Amino acid sequence: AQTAAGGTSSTSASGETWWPSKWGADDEAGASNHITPAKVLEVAKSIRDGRIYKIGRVYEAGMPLFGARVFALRIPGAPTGGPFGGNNMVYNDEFVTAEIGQIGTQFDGLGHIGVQTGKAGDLNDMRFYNGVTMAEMASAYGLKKLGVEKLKPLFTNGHLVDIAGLKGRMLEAGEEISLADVRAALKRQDMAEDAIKPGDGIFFNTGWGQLWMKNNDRFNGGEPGIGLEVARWVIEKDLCLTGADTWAVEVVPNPDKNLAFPVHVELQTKHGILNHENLVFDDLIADRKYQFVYIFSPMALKGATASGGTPIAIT
Ligand code: UVW
Repeated sequence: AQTAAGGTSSTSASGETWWPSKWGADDEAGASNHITPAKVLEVAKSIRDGRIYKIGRVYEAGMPLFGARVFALRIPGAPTGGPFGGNNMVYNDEFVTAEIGQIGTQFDGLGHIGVQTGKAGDLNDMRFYNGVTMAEMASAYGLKKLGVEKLKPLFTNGHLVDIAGLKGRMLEAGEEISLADVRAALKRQDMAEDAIKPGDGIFFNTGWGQLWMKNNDRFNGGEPGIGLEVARWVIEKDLCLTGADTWAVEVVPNPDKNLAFPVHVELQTKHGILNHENLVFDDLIADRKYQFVYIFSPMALKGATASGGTPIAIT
């Protein structure tokens, strides 16, 4: 329904009220709105030694894929074109078939996760960030609202919490990272909780990434991660994004067997907080670099639900 102000009404049939967003009733950029010129200038001051770490995976055949997702890259022809000209120039192109944003290192946009807030199957009562309905978004040619291209490029402080380091082992599938774990890991890493500021990113190392391409069935069959307790702390701290070395960042299965991906819903759908999955922190941890500048510009793929790409950490 339309309000007098032109925004959508803030209740659904189920009585849920998470919209309008604090960034405005028409906002489609969510927590990426934290990245203002003032924030960029403040964050840039924390660069110390200028080292750049790639914290994304290589996209390659054989990597674990969630559900029935697909990835295939082919070089058509050998070479694709040529030889041309008196100098016999040749070239190669690639052809990629994939859920391109939702494979490998993947950054969830705000059109990815929603909730049926009323009658099952009613697209007018299936809500995403800022109360946008599936009916408003639906199109066979990309989402009409909340496409990943609407997000602002991210340049913010990243704080890495090494829970595997704290526990001295890889965490198990279904093992929830508690807020006490986060605080103990910060203490072990000599990091103050109040140094984590609004608009920053928080990243969790669970050790689960060790299974990547070594035991894909186990990697995909569940995972350790944060639950609603840590998600509420992320919201209270008003952060821009979460990330982890796992495919969903949140604990799967959730200890509450009645819930499906509740952290995705709480952070992305209800608060516009972004999420970066299947990251790699090994080099940062080897160098004991737990604080860095996180940089990622989501692909400008109109109407897409997510983005691949290579995030970097600068220390
Ligand atoms: C789902 O798509 C359910 O999860 P993810 O964002 O982890 O890919």
